[in-house]
Amino acid sequence: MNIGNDYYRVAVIGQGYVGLPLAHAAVAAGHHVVGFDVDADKVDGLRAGVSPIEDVSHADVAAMINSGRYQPTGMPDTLALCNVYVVTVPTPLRDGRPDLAHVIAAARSIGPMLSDDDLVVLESTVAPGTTSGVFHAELGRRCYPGVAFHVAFSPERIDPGNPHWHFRNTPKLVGGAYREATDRAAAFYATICDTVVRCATPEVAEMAKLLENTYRYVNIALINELARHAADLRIPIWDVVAAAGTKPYGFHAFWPGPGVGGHCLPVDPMYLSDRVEQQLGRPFALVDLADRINAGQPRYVVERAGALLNRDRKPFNGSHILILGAAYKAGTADMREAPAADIIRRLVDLGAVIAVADPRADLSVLNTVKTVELGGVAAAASASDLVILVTDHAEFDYRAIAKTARLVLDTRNRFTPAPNIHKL
Ligand code: SAJ
Repeated sequence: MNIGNDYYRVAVIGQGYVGLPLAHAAVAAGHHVVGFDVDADKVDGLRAGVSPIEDVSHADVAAMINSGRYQPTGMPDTLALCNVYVVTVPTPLRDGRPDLAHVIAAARSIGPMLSDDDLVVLESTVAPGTTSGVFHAELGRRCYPGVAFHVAFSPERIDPGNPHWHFRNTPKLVGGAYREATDRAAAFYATICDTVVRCATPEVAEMAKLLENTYRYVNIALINELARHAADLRIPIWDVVAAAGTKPYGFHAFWPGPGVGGHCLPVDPMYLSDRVEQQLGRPFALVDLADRINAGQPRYVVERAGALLNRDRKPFNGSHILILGAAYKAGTADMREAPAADIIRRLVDLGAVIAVADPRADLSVLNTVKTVELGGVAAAASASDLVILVTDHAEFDYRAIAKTARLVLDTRNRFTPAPNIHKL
């Protein structure tokens, strides 16, 4: 049901790091937006002009509310009378398998609200075939008989904290099960994105998204394994990557690290390998191998830490180790799948006395270890047998830490080389 040619009533299901930037862009484009979320606190906060994410400010949310065209809600009935529905809910792994519970729940809420010609777009990262399969089927089960709606897939490409690429200027893929569905999705996104790229089917768009992150995951695994060999060959891997990175074509630099965290990279490739395994009965060998390598990186970091302590004739048991950074990457507070937790657990199991410093992350979840405020890091470093840099936040004073620390294991190549500084 359209309200005029250029403006839509858009329901965005999920107001997190993907849904809220989309809602913000849609309100700015003149659309009326219903921002649905099951988290009542988040909805209350949005109504009060409080943003739950860094990329959309409180002022942005207040302006959305004041425009009279943004309606945060937790009530499914409020979704009625919309004509575009965009689903931006989490698709985590549960026991290593894709968990579509939130996606199915969204379809159940949307289905009864659908009228002829409405458009439903799934943005959550899913295995190829999910949009046309279980998602479309659930919508069909829940809508009134005979309603003719359109379904498409458009992968989210939000990179939280990226200063250059944001929702509007990042090219947007859209893929519908048939031409009109693709046309309608392309027409809607053209009102809120600078570039819309049409894919022939939802499966092409679903797999393109998975390829984007599987490409990163596999290449990070390559450099993590090469880093282990380079260390034993006494070749500084960081110089190797920097040198290779001067090639202006055909090479993209990836860097070794303590492991691969976040809500995208450790998860998305598993959607691909799971679909291949389930549907074709064979493994996606490269993804499985990359997962073993990347998941083994925290153990490798602990091995390297042990070798350094051993040179000091110190066992893990009773040694004081300061961990710098618990978030999954610099500049974020997000600790999902972060390697720090695995590293800390292994060190605690070996009897080390752990302290953790992270100016951004909520360390209360690491309730078994001591936490150090930013101002106390240099002092804590001087009292430690070993400092391990896991997440290279800009807030750390690397010069001061290098001066006071006896031994540093630098997994991010952030410290200036010195006798007490050791790199992965
Ligand atoms: N990492 C490495 N070595 C690298 C790059 C990353 O060890 O060379 C580690 C990071 O420390 C982190 C993990 O991998 O623990 C993931 O890092 P990431 O830079 O891929 O950051 P993400 O997870 O925020 O990935 C997102 C993705 N965006 C979307 O899926 C929409 C990804 O596609 C982007 O390429 C990436 O941001 C980005 O470019 O920042």
